[in-house]
Amino acid sequence: MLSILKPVAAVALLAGAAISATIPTFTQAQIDSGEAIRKLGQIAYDTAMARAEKATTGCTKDKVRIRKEWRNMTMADRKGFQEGITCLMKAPSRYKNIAGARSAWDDYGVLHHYETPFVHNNALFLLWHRHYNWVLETDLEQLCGYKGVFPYWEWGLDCGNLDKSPLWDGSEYSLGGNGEAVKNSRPAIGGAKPGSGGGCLKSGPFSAMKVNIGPVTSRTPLAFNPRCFKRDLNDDICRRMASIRNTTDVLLYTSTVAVFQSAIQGEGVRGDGGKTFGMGVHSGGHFAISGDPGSDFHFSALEPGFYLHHGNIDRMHFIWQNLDWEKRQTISGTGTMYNMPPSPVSVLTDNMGFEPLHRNTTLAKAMDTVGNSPFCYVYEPW
Ligand SMILES: *[C@@H]1O[C@H](CO)[C@@H](O)[C@H](O)[C@H]1NC(C)=O
Ligand SMILES: *[C@@H]1O[C@H](CO)[C@@H](O)[C@H](O)[C@H]1NC(C)=O
Ligand SMILES: *[C@@H]1O[C@H](CO)[C@@H](O)[C@H](O)[C@H]1NC(C)=O
Ligand SMILES: [Cu+2]
Repeated sequence: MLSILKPVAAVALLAGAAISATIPTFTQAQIDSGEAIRKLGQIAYDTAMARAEKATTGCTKDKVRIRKEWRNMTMADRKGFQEGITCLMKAPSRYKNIAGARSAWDDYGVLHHYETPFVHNNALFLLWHRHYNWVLETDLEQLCGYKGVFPYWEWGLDCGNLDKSPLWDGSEYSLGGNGEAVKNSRPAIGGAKPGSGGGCLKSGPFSAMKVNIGPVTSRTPLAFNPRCFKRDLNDDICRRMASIRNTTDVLLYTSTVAVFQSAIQGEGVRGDGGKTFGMGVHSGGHFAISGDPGSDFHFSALEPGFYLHHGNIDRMHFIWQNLDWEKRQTISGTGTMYNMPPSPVSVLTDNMGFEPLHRNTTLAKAMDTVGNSPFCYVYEPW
């Protein structure tokens, strides 16, 4: 009896891919062209804006900030964002006793290093990184006067042409270019072709930047260890792991937050209809950039691209939540990576640590980007 029922249930799920009434079904061509994710992004945008419209205090509609894909920002904002980061690299560190932390920018590496075992592959991953991006947005405004648009990067728009991307082309309106081509630079992920860089940044923004702390493999990761900033743009990883199809599939085939967050992080979970997600778009986006600190699990937060990459992860979460808002304000898991060592199941009132950069907050307060939280933003589809 069971063996007959099971396949029937699976077929029903596939055919009715509309898990929630608001999610349309798409053809493969619509998914691959980006038409699907833009449509989903628009539904999410409208849903979130409708909530802001109803608000009478806090995040009211006139206060909502619109986050945009890098290429949809004005040239002034692209440059302003990049100069804001350069400004943080010159502002003083807020850590008192970390020898290697020489700037407010370095603080991001220190905090991410401390928190790594508690904010990945667990209940905090999505909301902690959502808040982290907001902390940067706040620092850019409060310490460096940048009040413009906060960006995200849709990886799939550039896979195959990474060094022509307006984000990575090395122009003064980019986040700098590729690293010097180094022969036999090996991708951090097995099976992929090598990247096209691997060495120090050749020119453009951040080519004079020094990476002061890390790598995590060093015996003293927080000691002062100045070295050049490297990138190794990798089109093959981008195409295989962070394409528009890969991103859209996660949105379409995951109906619980447990499956959604695992799919993004490549934890080998299966989605609706048995869908698989490979090594996940989170790794895909990170290793499309690669380099040092870009491919360092702990210190990648020192790569400016980290925040646009996590902007896209947060945008995926924003879209996914708003496709079925009433049901998608939940968390799943504990406060340790893969629950090792075992820790209590996380609850919404749990604290998330951001000291000394900004005050701590709770998971509940990070749940809605337009709700009763410090945030007040939506993501515009590209
Ligand atoms: C974003 O930029 C792309 C490419 O320049 C353009 O086709 C698209 O219409 C823009 N989208 C928005 C929402 O402005
Ligand atoms: C990611 O997308 C590409 C096409 O864009 C596809 O070849 C690949 O199989 C996808 N990966 C997964 C894990 O679905
Ligand atoms: C902030 O959170 C961290 C980690 O949860 C905790 O150790 C620290 O005590 C908290 N600090 C404050 C001021 O609440
Ligand atoms: Cu992280």
